[in-house]
Amino acid sequence: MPRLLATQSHVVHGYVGNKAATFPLQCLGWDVDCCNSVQFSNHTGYGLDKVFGTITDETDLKQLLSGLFDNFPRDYQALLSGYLPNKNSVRCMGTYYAKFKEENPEIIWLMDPVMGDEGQLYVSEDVIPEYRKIALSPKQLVDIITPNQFELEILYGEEIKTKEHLKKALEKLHRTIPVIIVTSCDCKMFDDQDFIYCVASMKGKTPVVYRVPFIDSYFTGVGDLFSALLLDRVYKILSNPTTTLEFEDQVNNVLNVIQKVLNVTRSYTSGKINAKMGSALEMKEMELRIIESRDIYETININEKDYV
Ligand code: PXL
Repeated sequence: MPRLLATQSHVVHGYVGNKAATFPLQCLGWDVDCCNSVQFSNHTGYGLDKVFGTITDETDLKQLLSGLFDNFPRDYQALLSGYLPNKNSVRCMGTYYAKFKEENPEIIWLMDPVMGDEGQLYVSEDVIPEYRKIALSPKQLVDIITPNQFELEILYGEEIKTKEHLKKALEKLHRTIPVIIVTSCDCKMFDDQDFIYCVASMKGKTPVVYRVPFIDSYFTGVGDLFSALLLDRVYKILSNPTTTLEFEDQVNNVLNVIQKVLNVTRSYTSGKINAKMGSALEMKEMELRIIESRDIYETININEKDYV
């Protein structure tokens, strides 16, 4: 059974961060070790005055990560990182993950540089140089990043307005990162309001663009589920030299699975689907139906190319 270490949020109620990633990964046969970067009552979309709990401080995070890597120096086939609330937590994750990756170069490190969306930061601004340091490290530590367009622009250092500019940004980041999935691109760039565009780029190959139907609602944890499933699919390609599975089909498959999970989630709502951030009642209704979707995670139906 492959084992993975995931450092991201824990919420007591609801499904973001490790709560969104763990059960699907377990369904897919992973032994999941969770290191919680925060322990909050619920996600921040409920409204900042409705979030209770604690951030794992640097001393505790250091102890957890150094303890795990000392005790289990060869035990992880993959490392995953997601929401980290501040500079110290990003730096600490980066330091220990980098050391583990240098000692185990064959493992996969997927870093979701969670910083914000649509021009707005939702973590402390001082995480930016820390994420840049990790992503642009000449040691080429990270294998996969999954930024949205805003996060890509932060890592690249410039706003991206055209497809040509996007290609340039990807080329620059590919100097240090082999796989970049831009999980949602500005629709203006693709001249279409009804879809979300996802761009998957492997170093040295033409990027693939996926068109995903846009659902006008605020779902949280979708990115966390995406990175978990993607890590599983990439691992399954890399660990099986005789596989005929192609990377672009696997990304397509993950997008299909996510769309199905969103449909399951919507099927449990009272019919009002366009939940808005900050409304606790609506947020609760739109919590991802992670358990109810248990039969969906494994569907490796690579013929469903309806979103490409
Ligand atoms: O990546 C989603 C997420 C993770 N962790 C926390 C969050 C959210 C989204 O709101 O609040 C704590």
